[in-house]
Amino acid sequence: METEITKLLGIKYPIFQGGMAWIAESTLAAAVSDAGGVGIIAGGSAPIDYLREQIRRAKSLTDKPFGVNIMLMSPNAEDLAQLVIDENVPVITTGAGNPGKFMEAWNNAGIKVIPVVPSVALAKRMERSGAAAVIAEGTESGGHIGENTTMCLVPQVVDAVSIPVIAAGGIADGRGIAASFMLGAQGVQVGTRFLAAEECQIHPTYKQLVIDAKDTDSIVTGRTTGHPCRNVKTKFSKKLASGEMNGTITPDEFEQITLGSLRKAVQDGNLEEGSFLCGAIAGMVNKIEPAKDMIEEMFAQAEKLLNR
Ligand code: TUI
Repeated sequence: METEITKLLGIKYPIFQGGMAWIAESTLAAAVSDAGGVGIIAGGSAPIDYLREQIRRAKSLTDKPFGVNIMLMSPNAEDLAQLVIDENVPVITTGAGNPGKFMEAWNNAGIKVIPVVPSVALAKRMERSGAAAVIAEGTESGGHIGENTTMCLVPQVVDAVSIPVIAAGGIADGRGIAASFMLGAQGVQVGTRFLAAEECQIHPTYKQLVIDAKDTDSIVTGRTTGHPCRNVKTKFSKKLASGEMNGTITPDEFEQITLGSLRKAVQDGNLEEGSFLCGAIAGMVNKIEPAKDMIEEMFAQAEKLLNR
């Protein structure tokens, strides 16, 4: 499965694991990298010492390349941006903003920078700033999302830039991978399926919610705040979404209620106050298994389809 992405990074399979805040840590990232993809450790809003420890732990678990995701809305983004340079991290993905101000320093450090983009305009800017590739992420994704769908966004980004494009949003099996290649992508990013990886350290309640989810079980909250987020439908997320719609929860109140809600979901499995982020493809994720088995199965299926 050689593509521009496998050649760029010296990896076996052109698959990135999503940089899921509070979720994507060294055990999962090392498992994905070891299996031949690119595991990602999420910087999220973590303190610098935590991320340093995670990076060093991943290095001790795998000799394959792995990356770090810098979430640009994090108050720590500046510190984490320097840390990845100091720790010689080979690949950076970014999310939830424009990483323009960090690009020069990262490129000077020889890091392959691969920003998540929700639009053609940002993809073009990232190419001009020296991005090695871009991840075109559709609104099917879990967590913080843009407006356009994977099916519509990926080919438009492919047409607009000369760097390789990685498709993200709604991909959880070989059909999604094959379809992404048909749209012109050179690789894929998968988040939701890896929530069910054996190596994924989320609370068992979170894993079970994803396994049990059906096609209609994701919901977008936070539209009134300007930071829409896709979650598993729970009593809590439904209450938030309806409160926003009918005006009983103001944007300020929404921010207050959801403060710390990612941690409450991931670490505590707290159904009353946790935000269980997931993509719209969660309905197709039905089994807990090692990340390696997921990756090998997905690419065996994709190759079969593409050879048809
Ligand atoms: O970043 C993500 N997904 C995330 S981040 C996150 S933590 C968070 N929690 C609550 C509110 C906000 C963040 C949970 N999930 N995916 C990548 C992604 N990036 N999706 C959309 C974007 C994006 C949006 C706007 C990237 C760039 C952008 O640029 C705007 C600009 O400044 O041009």
